[in-house]
Amino acid sequence: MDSNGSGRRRFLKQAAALAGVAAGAGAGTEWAARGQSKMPELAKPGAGAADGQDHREMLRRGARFSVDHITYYTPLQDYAGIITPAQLHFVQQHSSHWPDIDAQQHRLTIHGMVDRPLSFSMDDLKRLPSVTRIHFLECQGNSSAMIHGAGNQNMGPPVQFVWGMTSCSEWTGVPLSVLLNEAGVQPEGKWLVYEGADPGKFSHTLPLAKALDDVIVAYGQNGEPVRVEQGYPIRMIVPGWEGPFSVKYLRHIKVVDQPYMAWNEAMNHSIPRADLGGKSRWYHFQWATKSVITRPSAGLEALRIGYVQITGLAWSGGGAIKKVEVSTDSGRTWKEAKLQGPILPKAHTRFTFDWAWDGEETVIMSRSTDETGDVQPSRAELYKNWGIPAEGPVRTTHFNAIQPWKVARDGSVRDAMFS
Ligand SMILES: Nc1nc2c(c(=O)[nH]1)N[C@H]1C(S)=C(S)[C@@H](COP(=O)(O)O)O[C@H]1N2
Ligand SMILES: [Mo]
Repeated sequence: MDSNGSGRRRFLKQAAALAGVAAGAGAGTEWAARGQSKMPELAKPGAGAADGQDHREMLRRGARFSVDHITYYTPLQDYAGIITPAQLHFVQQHSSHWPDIDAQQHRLTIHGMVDRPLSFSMDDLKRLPSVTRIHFLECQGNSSAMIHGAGNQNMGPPVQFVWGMTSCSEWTGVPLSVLLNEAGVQPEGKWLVYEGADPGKFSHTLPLAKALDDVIVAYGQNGEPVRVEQGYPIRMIVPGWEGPFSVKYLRHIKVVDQPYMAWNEAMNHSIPRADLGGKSRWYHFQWATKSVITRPSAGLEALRIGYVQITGLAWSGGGAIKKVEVSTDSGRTWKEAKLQGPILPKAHTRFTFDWAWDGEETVIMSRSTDETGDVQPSRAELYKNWGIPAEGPVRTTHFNAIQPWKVARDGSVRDAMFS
Protein backbone atom coordinates (compact mmCIF):
# COMPACT_ATOMS: atom_id res chain seq x y z
CA MET A 1 0.00 0.00 0.00
CA ASP A 2 1.67 3.04 -1.28
CA SER A 3 -0.17 5.70 0.61
CA ASN A 4 1.59 4.58 3.77
CA GLY A 5 5.07 4.83 5.11
CA SER A 6 6.78 2.06 3.23
CA GLY A 7 5.79 3.69 -0.03
CA ARG A 8 7.24 6.96 1.05
CA ARG A 9 10.31 5.29 2.40
CA ARG A 10 10.83 3.50 -0.86
CA PHE A 11 10.49 6.81 -2.61
CA LEU A 12 13.12 8.37 -0.38
CA LYS A 13 15.45 5.46 -0.94
CA GLN A 14 14.95 5.71 -4.68
CA ALA A 15 15.49 9.44 -4.52
CA ALA A 16 18.72 8.86 -2.63
CA ALA A 17 19.84 6.31 -5.20
CA LEU A 18 19.02 8.70 -8.03
CA ALA A 19 20.93 11.47 -6.32
CA GLY A 20 23.87 9.11 -6.16
CA VAL A 21 23.65 8.45 -9.88
CA ALA A 22 23.29 12.13 -10.66
CA ALA A 23 26.38 12.90 -8.62
CA GLY A 24 28.26 10.36 -10.72
CA ALA A 25 27.67 12.36 -13.87
CA GLY A 26 29.35 15.61 -14.85
CA ALA A 27 30.97 17.78 -12.24
CA GLY A 28 30.24 15.34 -9.45
CA THR A 29 32.25 12.48 -10.96
CA GLU A 30 35.37 13.19 -8.99
CA TRP A 31 33.50 13.29 -5.70
CA ALA A 32 31.36 10.29 -6.48
CA ALA A 33 34.43 8.27 -7.30
CA ARG A 34 36.22 9.44 -4.22
CA GLY A 35 33.23 10.00 -1.98
CA GLN A 36 34.34 10.41 1.56
CA SER A 37 37.20 8.21 0.41
CA LYS A 38 36.16 5.48 2.72
CA MET A 39 39.41 3.57 2.80
CA PRO A 40 38.47 -0.12 2.55
CA GLU A 41 40.56 -1.05 5.55
CA LEU A 42 38.75 1.57 7.61
CA ALA A 43 35.40 -0.07 7.02
CA LYS A 44 36.45 -2.97 9.23
CA PRO A 45 35.11 -2.92 12.75
CA GLY A 46 37.34 -1.03 15.07
CA ALA A 47 40.05 -0.26 12.53
CA GLY A 48 41.75 3.03 12.21
CA ALA A 49 39.77 5.76 13.86
CA ALA A 50 40.61 7.04 17.28
CA ASP A 51 37.28 5.78 18.55
CA GLY A 52 37.91 2.35 17.07
CA GLN A 53 41.21 2.04 18.85
CA ASP A 54 39.46 2.71 22.12
CA HIS A 55 37.07 -0.11 21.39
CA ARG A 56 39.86 -2.53 20.67
CA GLU A 57 41.56 -1.49 23.86
CA MET A 58 38.34 -2.10 25.79
CA LEU A 59 37.89 -5.48 24.16
CA ARG A 60 41.43 -6.47 25.04
CA ARG A 61 40.66 -5.49 28.57
CA GLY A 62 37.74 -7.88 28.55
CA ALA A 63 34.76 -5.66 27.85
CA ARG A 64 31.75 -7.89 27.31
CA PHE A 65 30.33 -6.38 24.20
CA SER A 66 31.43 -6.06 20.65
CA VAL A 67 31.29 -2.75 18.90
CA ASP A 68 31.38 -2.40 15.16
CA HIS A 69 32.28 0.83 13.55
CA ILE A 70 31.82 2.69 10.28
CA THR A 71 34.05 5.68 9.59
CA TYR A 72 34.04 8.06 6.63
CA TYR A 73 36.20 11.15 6.35
CA THR A 74 35.16 14.38 4.64
CA PRO A 75 37.52 15.39 1.80
CA LEU A 76 38.06 18.91 3.17
CA GLN A 77 40.61 19.55 0.41
CA ASP A 78 38.03 19.07 -2.36
CA TYR A 79 35.11 21.41 -1.86
CA ALA A 80 34.60 25.16 -1.79
CA GLY A 81 32.66 27.36 0.61
CA ILE A 82 31.45 26.13 3.98
CA ILE A 83 28.63 23.66 3.29
CA THR A 84 29.72 20.03 3.16
CA PRO A 85 27.79 18.29 0.39
CA ALA A 86 25.60 15.77 2.20
CA GLN A 87 27.15 12.77 0.47
CA LEU A 88 30.57 13.89 1.74
CA HIS A 89 29.58 14.31 5.40
CA PHE A 90 31.91 12.43 7.73
CA VAL A 91 30.51 9.43 9.59
CA GLN A 92 31.24 7.98 12.99
CA GLN A 93 28.80 5.12 13.36
CA HIS A 94 29.12 2.65 16.21
CA SER A 95 27.48 -0.26 14.42
CA SER A 96 28.19 -2.45 11.40
CA HIS A 97 25.20 -1.27 9.37
CA TRP A 98 22.73 1.58 9.16
CA PRO A 99 19.49 1.07 11.06
CA ASP A 100 16.56 0.57 8.68
CA ILE A 101 14.00 2.88 10.25
CA ASP A 102 10.49 3.35 8.91
CA ALA A 103 9.95 7.08 9.40
CA GLN A 104 6.18 6.59 9.50
CA GLN A 105 6.52 4.23 12.45
CA HIS A 106 9.31 6.12 14.19
CA ARG A 107 8.43 7.88 17.45
CA LEU A 108 10.37 10.25 19.65
CA THR A 109 9.36 9.89 23.29
CA ILE A 110 10.06 12.35 26.10
CA HIS A 111 9.63 10.94 29.60
CA GLY A 112 11.19 10.95 33.06
CA MET A 113 10.85 14.07 35.19
CA VAL A 114 8.18 15.73 33.09
CA ASP A 115 4.54 16.68 33.72
CA ARG A 116 3.34 15.06 30.49
CA PRO A 117 5.27 12.17 28.92
CA LEU A 118 4.92 12.63 25.15
CA SER A 119 5.41 10.66 21.98
CA PHE A 120 5.93 12.47 18.68
CA SER A 121 5.55 11.02 15.18
CA MET A 122 7.54 12.58 12.35
CA ASP A 123 4.35 14.35 11.21
CA ASP A 124 3.89 15.75 14.71
CA LEU A 125 7.44 17.10 14.67
CA LYS A 126 7.04 18.69 11.25
CA ARG A 127 3.91 20.52 12.39
CA LEU A 128 5.85 22.31 15.14
CA PRO A 129 7.80 25.58 14.76
CA SER A 130 11.09 24.93 12.97
CA VAL A 131 14.49 26.60 12.69
CA THR A 132 17.19 26.28 10.02
CA ARG A 133 20.78 26.91 11.08
CA ILE A 134 24.26 26.23 9.74
CA HIS A 135 26.49 24.36 12.19
CA PHE A 136 29.59 22.21 12.12
CA LEU A 137 29.75 18.74 13.62
CA GLU A 138 33.08 17.34 14.75
CA CYS A 139 34.13 14.05 16.30
CA GLN A 140 35.99 14.45 19.58
CA GLY A 141 38.89 12.52 18.03
CA ASN A 142 39.32 14.77 15.01
CA SER A 143 42.85 16.02 14.24
CA SER A 144 44.03 14.33 17.41
CA ALA A 145 47.71 13.79 18.01
CA MET A 146 47.02 10.07 17.60
CA ILE A 147 46.15 10.33 13.94
CA HIS A 148 49.00 12.33 12.49
CA GLY A 149 50.46 9.41 10.63
CA ALA A 150 52.98 8.33 13.24
CA GLY A 151 52.66 4.60 13.81
CA ASN A 152 49.23 4.45 12.25
CA GLN A 153 49.17 3.05 8.75
CA ASN A 154 45.59 4.14 8.11
CA MET A 155 46.29 7.78 8.78
CA GLY A 156 48.46 10.50 7.35
CA PRO A 157 47.88 12.57 4.24
CA PRO A 158 45.82 14.02 2.77
CA VAL A 159 44.22 16.43 5.24
CA GLN A 160 41.02 14.40 4.91
CA PHE A 161 42.33 11.54 7.06
CA VAL A 162 43.68 13.77 9.81
CA TRP A 163 41.08 16.55 9.87
CA GLY A 164 38.13 15.07 7.98
CA MET A 165 36.00 14.14 10.98
CA THR A 166 34.33 17.54 10.78
CA SER A 167 31.64 18.71 8.36
CA CYS A 168 29.27 21.67 8.21
CA SER A 169 25.62 21.55 7.16
CA GLU A 170 22.42 23.52 7.14
CA TRP A 171 20.21 21.70 9.68
CA THR A 172 16.44 22.09 9.90
CA GLY A 173 14.29 20.90 12.75
CA VAL A 174 12.42 21.69 15.93
CA PRO A 175 14.19 23.46 18.79
CA LEU A 176 14.49 20.94 21.62
CA SER A 177 13.22 23.67 23.97
CA VAL A 178 9.85 23.57 22.18
CA LEU A 179 9.49 19.83 22.84
CA LEU A 180 10.65 20.10 26.45
CA ASN A 181 8.20 22.95 27.08
CA GLU A 182 5.40 20.81 25.69
CA ALA A 183 6.34 18.02 28.09
CA GLY A 184 6.86 20.37 31.05
CA VAL A 185 10.20 19.73 32.77
CA GLN A 186 9.82 19.30 36.53
CA PRO A 187 12.02 21.38 38.85
CA GLU A 188 14.30 18.47 39.79
CA GLY A 189 14.96 17.61 36.12
CA LYS A 190 18.40 19.08 35.38
CA TRP A 191 19.85 16.65 32.82
CA LEU A 192 18.77 14.66 29.80
CA VAL A 193 19.87 11.19 28.85
CA TYR A 194 18.86 10.25 25.32
CA GLU A 195 19.12 7.27 23.04
CA GLY A 196 19.32 6.44 19.35
CA ALA A 197 17.51 3.60 17.57
CA ASP A 198 20.67 2.01 16.14
CA PRO A 199 21.77 -1.50 17.17
CA GLY A 200 24.11 -0.15 19.88
CA LYS A 201 21.45 2.21 21.30
CA PHE A 202 24.01 5.01 21.23
CA SER A 203 23.24 7.25 24.20
CA HIS A 204 24.46 10.48 25.74
CA THR A 205 23.89 12.89 28.60
CA LEU A 206 23.26 16.62 28.24
CA PRO A 207 22.78 19.37 30.82
CA LEU A 208 19.30 20.90 30.64
CA ALA A 209 20.64 24.44 30.22
CA LYS A 210 22.26 23.53 26.88
CA ALA A 211 19.15 21.59 25.83
CA LEU A 212 17.05 24.73 26.31
CA ASP A 213 19.63 26.96 24.63
CA ASP A 214 20.26 26.08 20.97
CA VAL A 215 19.81 22.33 20.49
CA ILE A 216 17.83 21.20 17.43
CA VAL A 217 15.97 17.94 16.82
CA ALA A 218 16.82 17.91 13.13
CA TYR A 219 15.02 16.24 10.21
CA GLY A 220 16.56 18.31 7.40
CA GLN A 221 20.15 18.43 6.15
CA ASN A 222 21.05 20.90 3.40
CA GLY A 223 17.42 20.94 2.28
CA GLU A 224 17.00 17.15 2.05
CA PRO A 225 15.83 14.71 4.69
CA VAL A 226 18.70 13.92 7.06
CA ARG A 227 20.71 11.18 5.35
CA VAL A 228 20.63 7.63 6.69
CA GLU A 229 24.32 7.94 7.61
CA GLN A 230 23.54 11.11 9.55
CA GLY A 231 20.62 9.74 11.57
CA TYR A 232 17.50 9.50 9.37
CA PRO A 233 14.77 10.32 10.21
CA ILE A 234 15.88 12.56 13.14
CA ARG A 235 18.96 13.38 15.10
CA MET A 236 20.04 15.70 17.85
CA ILE A 237 22.20 18.64 16.77
CA VAL A 238 24.07 20.07 19.76
CA PRO A 239 25.81 23.10 18.23
CA GLY A 240 29.48 23.62 19.07
CA TRP A 241 29.73 20.57 21.31
CA GLU A 242 31.68 17.45 20.47
CA GLY A 243 30.12 14.95 18.08
CA PRO A 244 28.76 12.24 20.40
CA PHE A 245 26.27 14.66 21.99
CA SER A 246 24.53 14.80 18.60
CA VAL A 247 22.80 11.42 18.84
CA LYS A 248 21.49 10.06 15.53
CA TYR A 249 18.26 8.04 15.00
CA LEU A 250 16.96 9.83 18.10
CA ARG A 251 14.26 7.77 19.82
CA HIS A 252 14.02 8.44 23.57
CA ILE A 253 14.76 11.46 25.73
CA LYS A 254 14.57 10.99 29.49
CA VAL A 255 14.68 13.97 31.83
CA VAL A 256 16.76 13.05 34.88
CA ASP A 257 18.36 14.70 37.91
CA GLN A 258 21.98 13.71 37.34
CA PRO A 259 24.43 13.00 34.52
CA TYR A 260 24.82 9.42 33.30
CA MET A 261 27.97 7.72 32.12
CA ALA A 262 26.69 6.09 28.94
CA TRP A 263 29.25 3.71 27.45
CA ASN A 264 30.46 6.09 24.78
CA GLU A 265 30.95 8.84 27.34
CA ALA A 266 33.03 6.48 29.47
CA MET A 267 35.10 4.97 26.68
CA ASN A 268 35.61 7.68 24.15
CA HIS A 269 34.89 10.97 25.73
CA SER A 270 36.69 10.91 29.05
CA ILE A 271 40.44 10.98 28.89
CA PRO A 272 42.66 10.64 31.93
CA ARG A 273 44.46 13.94 32.54
CA ALA A 274 47.90 13.95 34.11
CA ASP A 275 47.30 17.50 35.31
CA LEU A 276 44.22 16.32 37.21
CA GLY A 277 46.01 13.47 38.97
CA GLY A 278 44.82 10.87 36.49
CA LYS A 279 41.17 11.92 36.76
CA SER A 280 39.13 12.73 33.69
CA ARG A 281 37.34 15.86 32.82
CA TRP A 282 34.08 14.15 32.05
CA TYR A 283 32.05 16.89 30.42
CA HIS A 284 34.73 18.38 28.26
CA PHE A 285 32.22 19.21 25.63
CA GLN A 286 32.56 22.52 23.83
CA TRP A 287 35.00 22.69 20.97
CA ALA A 288 37.71 25.30 21.39
CA THR A 289 38.63 27.30 18.29
CA LYS A 290 40.30 25.41 15.45
CA SER A 291 41.50 26.08 11.93
CA VAL A 292 43.32 24.20 9.21
CA ILE A 293 44.77 25.07 5.83
CA THR A 294 43.08 22.60 3.49
CA ARG A 295 44.98 23.77 0.36
CA PRO A 296 47.89 23.47 -0.07
CA SER A 297 48.19 20.53 2.29
CA ALA A 298 49.93 17.18 2.56
CA GLY A 299 49.78 14.77 -0.33
CA LEU A 300 48.08 17.03 -2.86
CA GLU A 301 49.60 18.34 -6.09
CA ALA A 302 53.03 20.03 -5.77
CA LEU A 303 53.26 23.81 -5.47
CA ARG A 304 54.60 25.93 -8.31
CA ILE A 305 56.78 28.97 -7.71
CA GLY A 306 54.73 32.17 -7.75
CA TYR A 307 51.15 32.82 -6.77
CA VAL A 308 49.57 30.30 -4.42
CA GLN A 309 46.11 30.71 -2.95
CA ILE A 310 46.08 29.38 0.58
CA THR A 311 42.60 28.41 1.74
CA GLY A 312 41.11 26.62 4.69
CA LEU A 313 38.43 26.45 7.34
CA ALA A 314 38.14 27.88 10.85
CA TRP A 315 35.47 27.28 13.49
CA SER A 316 34.74 27.39 17.19
CA GLY A 317 32.23 25.83 19.56
CA GLY A 318 32.27 29.12 21.45
CA GLY A 319 30.74 31.31 18.73
CA ALA A 320 31.79 33.02 15.51
CA ILE A 321 35.31 33.26 14.13
CA LYS A 322 36.77 36.73 14.56
CA LYS A 323 40.15 36.36 12.90
CA VAL A 324 42.39 33.89 11.11
CA GLU A 325 46.10 34.54 10.75
CA VAL A 326 48.41 32.72 8.40
CA SER A 327 52.16 32.21 8.69
CA THR A 328 54.19 31.26 5.63
CA ASP A 329 57.56 31.48 7.39
CA SER A 330 57.39 28.69 9.97
CA GLY A 331 55.60 30.83 12.54
CA ARG A 332 58.01 33.79 12.61
CA THR A 333 55.42 36.26 11.28
CA TRP A 334 51.64 36.13 10.98
CA LYS A 335 49.33 38.02 8.63
CA GLU A 336 45.58 38.25 8.66
CA ALA A 337 43.70 36.06 6.19
CA LYS A 338 40.50 37.13 4.42
CA LEU A 339 37.31 35.66 5.83
CA GLN A 340 34.72 34.78 3.20
CA GLY A 341 31.15 35.30 4.32
CA PRO A 342 28.97 34.10 5.81
CA ILE A 343 30.71 34.16 9.20
CA LEU A 344 28.33 32.27 11.46
CA PRO A 345 28.52 31.11 15.08
CA LYS A 346 29.48 27.45 15.57
CA ALA A 347 29.91 27.01 11.82
CA HIS A 348 32.85 26.49 9.50
CA THR A 349 34.21 29.77 8.16
CA ARG A 350 36.18 29.83 4.92
CA PHE A 351 39.42 31.83 4.81
CA THR A 352 41.80 32.66 1.97
CA PHE A 353 45.29 34.12 1.84
CA ASP A 354 47.30 35.28 -1.18
CA TRP A 355 50.86 34.02 -1.13
CA ALA A 356 53.84 34.20 -3.44
CA TRP A 357 55.99 31.11 -2.92
CA ASP A 358 59.68 31.74 -3.60
CA GLY A 359 60.63 28.08 -4.02
CA GLU A 360 62.31 27.77 -0.62
CA GLU A 361 61.53 25.22 2.03
CA THR A 362 59.11 26.57 4.63
CA VAL A 363 56.22 25.74 6.95
CA ILE A 364 52.74 27.21 6.47
CA MET A 365 50.00 27.25 9.11
CA SER A 366 46.86 29.03 10.27
CA ARG A 367 45.75 30.28 13.68
CA SER A 368 42.15 31.18 14.52
CA THR A 369 40.65 33.50 17.14
CA ASP A 370 36.96 33.37 18.02
CA GLU A 371 34.63 36.09 19.24
CA THR A 372 35.27 35.14 22.88
CA GLY A 373 38.99 35.88 22.36
CA ASP A 374 39.97 32.18 22.43
CA VAL A 375 43.13 31.70 20.32
CA GLN A 376 44.13 28.41 18.71
CA PRO A 377 47.26 27.12 20.51
CA SER A 378 50.38 25.48 19.12
CA ARG A 379 50.83 21.84 20.06
CA ALA A 380 53.43 22.84 22.67
CA GLU A 381 51.03 25.38 24.19
CA LEU A 382 48.19 22.87 24.22
CA TYR A 383 50.30 20.19 25.95
CA LYS A 384 51.46 22.79 28.47
CA ASN A 385 47.90 23.95 29.17
CA TRP A 386 46.81 20.37 29.72
CA GLY A 387 49.85 19.36 31.75
CA ILE A 388 50.84 16.73 29.20
CA PRO A 389 54.58 16.26 29.30
CA ALA A 390 54.96 14.10 26.18
CA GLU A 391 56.50 15.41 23.00
CA GLY A 392 54.99 12.81 20.72
CA PRO A 393 51.49 11.67 19.74
CA VAL A 394 49.98 11.15 23.20
CA ARG A 395 46.40 10.00 23.47
CA THR A 396 44.42 13.19 23.32
CA THR A 397 40.96 13.90 22.10
CA HIS A 398 39.52 17.46 22.16
CA PHE A 399 42.66 18.38 20.18
CA ASN A 400 42.75 21.85 18.59
CA ALA A 401 46.43 22.60 17.97
CA ILE A 402 47.73 24.60 14.99
CA GLN A 403 48.42 22.39 11.95
CA PRO A 404 51.85 22.95 10.37
CA TRP A 405 52.35 21.87 6.74
CA LYS A 406 55.95 21.65 5.53
CA VAL A 407 56.63 22.74 1.95
CA ALA A 408 59.76 21.16 0.39
CA ARG A 409 61.81 22.74 -2.40
CA ASP A 410 60.21 20.42 -4.95
CA GLY A 411 56.82 21.86 -3.97
CA SER A 412 55.61 18.75 -2.17
CA VAL A 413 53.83 19.22 1.15
CA ARG A 414 53.78 17.02 4.25
CA ASP A 415 52.33 16.99 7.73
CA ALA A 416 54.82 18.65 10.10
CA MET A 417 52.91 18.14 13.35
CA PHE A 418 55.72 16.07 14.81
CA SER A 419 58.79 17.26 12.94
N1 LIG B 1 22.87 6.89 17.21
C1 LIG B 1 24.16 7.26 17.09
N2 LIG B 1 24.47 8.55 17.27
C2 LIG B 1 25.76 8.97 17.16
C3 LIG B 1 26.81 8.04 16.91
C4 LIG B 1 26.44 6.67 16.73
O1 LIG B 1 27.28 5.80 16.49
N3 LIG B 1 25.12 6.32 16.83
N4 LIG B 1 28.11 8.48 16.85
C5 LIG B 1 28.40 9.75 17.54
C6 LIG B 1 29.71 10.28 17.27
S1 LIG B 1 31.02 9.64 18.15
C7 LIG B 1 29.90 11.35 16.42
S2 LIG B 1 31.41 12.03 16.20
C8 LIG B 1 28.77 11.89 15.62
C9 LIG B 1 29.07 11.78 14.15
O2 LIG B 1 27.97 12.18 13.38
P1 LIG B 1 27.93 11.75 11.85
O3 LIG B 1 28.17 10.28 11.76
O4 LIG B 1 26.61 12.21 11.33
O5 LIG B 1 29.06 12.51 11.19
O6 LIG B 1 27.56 11.20 15.87
C10 LIG B 1 27.35 10.80 17.20
N5 LIG B 1 26.03 10.28 17.32
MO1 LIG C 1 32.98 10.79 17.58
